[in-house]
Amino acid sequence: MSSIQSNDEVPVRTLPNNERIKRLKDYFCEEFGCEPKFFVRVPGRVNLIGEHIDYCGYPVLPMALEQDILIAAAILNKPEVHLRNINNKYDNFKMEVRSCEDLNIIPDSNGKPFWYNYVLCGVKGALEFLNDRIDSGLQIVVDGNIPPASGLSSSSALVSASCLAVLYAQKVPLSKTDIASLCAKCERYIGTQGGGMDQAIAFLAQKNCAQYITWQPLKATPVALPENAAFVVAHSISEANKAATNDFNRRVIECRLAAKIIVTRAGAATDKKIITLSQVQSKLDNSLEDMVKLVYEHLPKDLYTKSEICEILHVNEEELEQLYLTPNTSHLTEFKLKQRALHVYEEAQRVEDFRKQCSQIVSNSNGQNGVNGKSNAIVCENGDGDDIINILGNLMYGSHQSLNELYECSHDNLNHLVNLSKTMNVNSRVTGAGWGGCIIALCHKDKVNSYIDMLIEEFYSKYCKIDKNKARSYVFATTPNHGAEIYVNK
Ligand code: ADP
Ligand code: NG1
Ligand code: MG
Repeated sequence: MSSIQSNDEVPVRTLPNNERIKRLKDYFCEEFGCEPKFFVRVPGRVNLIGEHIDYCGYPVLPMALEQDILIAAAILNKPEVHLRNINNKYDNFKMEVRSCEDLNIIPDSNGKPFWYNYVLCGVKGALEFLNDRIDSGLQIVVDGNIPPASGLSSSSALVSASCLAVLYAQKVPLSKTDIASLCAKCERYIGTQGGGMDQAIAFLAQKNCAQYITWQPLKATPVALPENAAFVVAHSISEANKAATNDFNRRVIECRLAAKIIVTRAGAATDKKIITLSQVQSKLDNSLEDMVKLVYEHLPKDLYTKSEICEILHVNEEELEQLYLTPNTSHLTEFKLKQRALHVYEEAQRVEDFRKQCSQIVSNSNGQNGVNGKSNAIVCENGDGDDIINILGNLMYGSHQSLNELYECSHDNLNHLVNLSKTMNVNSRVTGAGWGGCIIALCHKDKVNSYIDMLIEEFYSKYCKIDKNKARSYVFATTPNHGAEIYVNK
């Protein structure tokens, strides 16, 4: 890193003096017989709205969590990574890392990634960026407290922290947007074709505001949130590792195929590069509402077979696989295109509506928090904050219904949590990729405690038969945290 830091770079701060750092330092010393040289902290995130649309080119609206991946690192004088994890369910690992090409990321015999594969994705990304010009390595201890495989982006925090550690050790200055894009790219080595939301918010997050993230070029615009609103994350007690199945990639390729067919049938297929639903919208110069109509017109069927799609796109099966499918989706024979495309265009509209509502939040100037250093205390031009909470909540509930019905990425437990929330007039939705994981609920600050108590009683205790004291660790209120940082002994 350069000695003069710009605001665009990941901040390098003095090592905080707290119990967690001390424990991690002690663990590092015990394992490696030396002190760590620096630490890297990358937060998890919760997405407020805009699910499964980042990889279609549409804006999303996440915020960073307090929970994070914290790693301690020391430089080795040979190109190797030596890994330890504070949590002993994750095995030790060691590997030579000479070149990006030789660094193969191989899952277990059931296709599930090993935990260290996420670290290797970050290392591989850094090697690629450095053109393999690396002659040192790293000793790393990982300490994470983001619930894994739960839609709160533990994977991206781990990939990003690892990539950042290698680049920092190599003294490479990189802007936050550049490293976020690099990490989005290198996490794909795990096998999932994600869009980049998780890595973007991990680096670009700011305290006290959510971010409206747009692509090409990557940009994050702060969004003020109602001050009388609280966001509550509740775990469904069901996990889903996205790289262990093809559920995630299936949705990605269904969106690609839908995009290609709409643009072809709309008579504008000359552009070979078009592969996302947002590119189709730009090409046709339509509103999102018009795109919804086009989906019904050009994708009327509930199910499309591989051969039908080949016929529409004038390609043979081999070309279809090569051009649009991924290794873990090439064998699929039936695809739901209408449902996926409808979700994407309607969800993109909900994001715009959500943001528009938040833009009515007028900052007052008592200087505590919020956008541009001002408070995000809500004073609405068109009424009080409760109106906005209701409108935002309804958008979130609409998002959940669409993810459940059109995108089919919810889970019975998630639906149960969402329905229980409704009994207290609290709106919520699955957050992250889904198939398990968490809901994010928007509730009035005054009823946060009674809402959490209700979930503990009705969901965790009665439905999941979990001890009430333990249940408290599965549900928490959260406020927007800041993004990744590096700590050194200054
Ligand atoms: P998420 O929604 O949390 O990003 P993913 O399925 O994408 O879920 O990734 C979860 C995987 O990330 C876990 O199965 C594990 O391999 C890895 N992981 C997450 N947190 C940790 C951690 N603290 N230590 C080691 N590996 C972790
Ligand atoms: P999670 O649930 O954290 O694995 C995934 C993707 C995001 C986004 C969401 C769905 C990765 C690394 N993350 O997040 O890009 O598509 O699902 O909105 O692939
Ligand atoms: Mg993930």
